[in-house]
Amino acid sequence: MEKVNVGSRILGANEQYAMKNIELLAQRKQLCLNMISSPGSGKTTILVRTISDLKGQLRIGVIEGDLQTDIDAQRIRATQAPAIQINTEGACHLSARQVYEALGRLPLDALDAIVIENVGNLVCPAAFELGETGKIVVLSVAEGDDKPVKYPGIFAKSRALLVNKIDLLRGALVEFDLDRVKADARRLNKSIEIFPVCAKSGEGMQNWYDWLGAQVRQSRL
Ligand SMILES: Nc1nc2c(ncn2[C@@H]2O[C@H](COP(=O)(O)OP(=O)(O)O)[C@@H](O)[C@H]2O)c(=O)[nH]1
Ligand SMILES: [Mg+2]
Repeated sequence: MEKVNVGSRILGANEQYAMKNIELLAQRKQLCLNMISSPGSGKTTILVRTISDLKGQLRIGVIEGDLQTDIDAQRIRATQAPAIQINTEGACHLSARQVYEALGRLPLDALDAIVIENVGNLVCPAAFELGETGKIVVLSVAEGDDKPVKYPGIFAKSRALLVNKIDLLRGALVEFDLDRVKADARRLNKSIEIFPVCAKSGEGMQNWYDWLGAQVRQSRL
């Protein structure tokens, strides 16, 4: 009986669409960031605040990936920004084809940057290239400071790390050694930018906005 390597065939198809996305984004000189984290680290909260705070300066469109519901797309649309919801119906990551189709539904001419909020987990989304310009990883302090060493792949591949929910560090509500996380992330990735933030209050967010603006300008070169 002929043996079929299903894994490599799926990856092959994904890579073809990833290439299409790379070409589309390069042609348009548009920034597209693939945002990856565990569920609940604060990806959507970060995006909602970023879009609201940068209104009039930076126009962001969002591709939302979840197993079910359009709750996150609705949260984004409440800021007046365009959002396309993809339901993966059980799959643990977005595919490049899903992103290709979503890019076709976004008003790209009216956008300075696109952010893909990937399905929540630190493993599968790190392995599937979407053809994005770069990855960013979010880690909230409530998840523990051992995550870079336990899930090194995504920290090694990301351009930036947002350490969210730093408000919880006060009053020792959680045990979290920020210096350890910075050191471990930089050991895996010398050039990773690290932004400790509180998406809830806005603390630390300006550094992230400055970096995001610089990334948009770099994409336009
Ligand atoms: N204390 C605190 N809670 C936050 C912060 N950012 C997000 N949250 C909360 O974390 C939960 C999950 O946020 P959400 O944005 O849906 O996470 P996502 O699943 O990664 O998109 C929500 O209850 C948010 O209100 C923060 O900076 N501090
Ligand atoms: Mg979300």
